[in-house]
Amino acid sequence: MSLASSLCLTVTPPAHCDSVWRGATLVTMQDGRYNVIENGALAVTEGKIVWLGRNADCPAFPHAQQHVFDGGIITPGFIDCHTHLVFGGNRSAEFEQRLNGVSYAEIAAAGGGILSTVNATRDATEEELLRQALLRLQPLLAEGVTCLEIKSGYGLTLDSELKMLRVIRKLATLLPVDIQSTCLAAHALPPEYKDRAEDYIDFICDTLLPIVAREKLADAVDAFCEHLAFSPAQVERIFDAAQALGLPVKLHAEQLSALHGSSLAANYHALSADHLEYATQEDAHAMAASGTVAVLLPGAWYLLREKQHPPVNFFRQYQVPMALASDANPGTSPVLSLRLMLNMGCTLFGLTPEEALAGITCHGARALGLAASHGTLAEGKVADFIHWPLSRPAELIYWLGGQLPCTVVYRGKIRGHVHPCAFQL
Ligand code: DI6
Ligand code: FE
Repeated sequence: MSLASSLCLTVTPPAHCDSVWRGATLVTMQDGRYNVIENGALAVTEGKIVWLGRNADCPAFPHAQQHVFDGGIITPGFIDCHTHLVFGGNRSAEFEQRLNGVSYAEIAAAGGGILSTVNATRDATEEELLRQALLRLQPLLAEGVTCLEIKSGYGLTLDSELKMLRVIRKLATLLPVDIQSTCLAAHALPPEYKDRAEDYIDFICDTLLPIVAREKLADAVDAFCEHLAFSPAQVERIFDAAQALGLPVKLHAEQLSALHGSSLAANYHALSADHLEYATQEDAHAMAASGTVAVLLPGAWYLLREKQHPPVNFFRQYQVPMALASDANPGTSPVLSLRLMLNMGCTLFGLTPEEALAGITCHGARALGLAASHGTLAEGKVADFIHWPLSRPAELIYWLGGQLPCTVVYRGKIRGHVHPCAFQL
């Protein structure tokens, strides 16, 4: 039975609600499909959807605030489930150097690359990190992001990792957006621990993570499993420590080589495994069995001029939910548009527009452990949604560049323009 007909048959509208939204087509994204309700209506109470269905079946709700659109579509709010938005400085100079013929190795030897961001992040105050992150968040929010994840991982010392995590928590108090915080201390080996990777893992497991858990600074723990970062055995140690502290895990896996980090992540029932260009059929099978979401990051793939595509067909075959995210970071993915990722997910990775939209709505929510409350238009879920003056959802993915006009509703209220200068930090 389709969602629309089941709703019409079984859901009795409540007697009252705070606001009602009519006049647009609802693209509910239930079960990862468009699941369209034409001429829909949606009722909201205390920031949650309390009823949705055909406008013809919707009560008058005379005491509710009435919002009537002149056509268009309503999608769930966008979810960016993988970002590194908090960092000091940026690497546009390196980008320019590389295009002028300087090699990545030469840049790294001169102190550039990820370590230059680590140094800039260590040197920055919390206020500076907040201000820079606010500037980068603004374009994401303007195109309809209502929930996102931000990782630490450019501090790599106790103080600077905690500083990053506090900034992430503070951003969530300043902005009308949900922010999930992830501890990614195992992002790179800090220079102080050169040739002593096991000691750094000890520090993460024995010192950092217990404090992060006690101060509730993170909702999950991530690591970068790669030859140039951390081995599967080291990741296992971090995952054991995280799970002992009750923190869910996720993993940067199979970005540049096949270490089967994604199968390892599946063994730990990870929320997600991310990148996955070199994932195999066996990895996809393991992820399906554990319910681990495949997070695809076409921005990094594009900027690194990668050739190897993530195994989308295996993910389809085994019904591994696929999310899409910006991976916004200063090195490999200086991406500030999730709509651009929709298009790249389709043109570069071969997703269908419906899969791409599911990737930044319902499957993005699942990748953050928020499937029960976020990611679709459904009764009981948060009233986070976007109205677009478009006739078909594929149009969101088809236009490249520019910012489509939209009305963003967060917790049942229209969210105005979020200007970074408005904040007294
Ligand atoms: N994968 C990447 O491509 C980036 N981090 C990661 O885990 C690189 C981040 C950077 O260069 O700053
Ligand atoms: Fe990343």
